[in-house]
Amino acid sequence: MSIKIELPARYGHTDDELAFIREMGVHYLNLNVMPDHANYEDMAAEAERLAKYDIRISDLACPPWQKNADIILGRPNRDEEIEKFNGFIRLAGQIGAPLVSVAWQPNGIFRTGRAPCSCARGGTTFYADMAEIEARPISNDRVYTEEEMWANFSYFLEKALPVCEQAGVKLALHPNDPPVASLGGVASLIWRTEHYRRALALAGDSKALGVKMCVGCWLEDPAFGDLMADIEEFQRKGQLVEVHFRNVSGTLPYFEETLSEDGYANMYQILTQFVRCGFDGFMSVDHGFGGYPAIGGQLGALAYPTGHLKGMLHAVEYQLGLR
Ligand SMILES: [Mn+2]
Repeated sequence: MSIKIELPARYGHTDDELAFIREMGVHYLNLNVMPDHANYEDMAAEAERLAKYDIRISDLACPPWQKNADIILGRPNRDEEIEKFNGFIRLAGQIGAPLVSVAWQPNGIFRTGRAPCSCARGGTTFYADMAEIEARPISNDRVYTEEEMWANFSYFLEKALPVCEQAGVKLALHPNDPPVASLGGVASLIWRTEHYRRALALAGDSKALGVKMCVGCWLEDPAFGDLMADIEEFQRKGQLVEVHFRNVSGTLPYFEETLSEDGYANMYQILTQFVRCGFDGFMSVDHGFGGYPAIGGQLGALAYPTGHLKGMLHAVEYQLGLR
């Protein structure tokens, strides 16, 4: 079994766009859907439409629940929100999506911005300058501690994991990005490998919590963990469910998101490790460049890096005698 290449996508791609994805030989979508379409009727119809293009939903994500501030910060209405999240997990199960994304960052990914950057040859890409990010005011009503974040995560797992088990769905947990102790006054949950181990231990015997390994986060700060050893460990333990394959120009306190071939890391070596360790889950490039409306917008911008990833994967497999 080979690694399954997936594409970041959204609900409601046109037939031309789906045909374009099929032509790329990509069969899995990490599909973002907003709550107004997160119901069985719409999603079953969407899954049926995708199937005509030989495409399946590998990871279903709903932004308001994936990074839900009420649940993460433990606000008074969190039980209602967790019930909605659980409804979304059941929906994923009903339409055959094996993963639901979650990231314990109530204010999203922190970047200084998305702008034409030199490492992208003028392409519009995300970049982070920690001096600027750390100078911002706090993002919420107050500062939230590490203890609170773990308590709230544990509370969420207790309610969500049994639903996952029943639905046959796994939670794919993405790290906090950038991987620093705190962002916007909220302590981060996952910014070192040991935090993943702690989170997985909280899940106990349940296999319904998995690692969505964002290679970009490991590269943004090498202190995150030993990437090669972590790939081996999480894969050996059956905990690695999904990968964001992304390179960056350098390490904190400043980086730009780059194409695979342009960043500081040797992405061929990293991909080789995934293949060597037997990873056969889902992998996508992470964020694309900004793209151009007349050339397919975001989907157009993802086509080249996805093709590059497929090409590199084939090369690794030939090299290892697997193809
Ligand atoms: Mn990522």
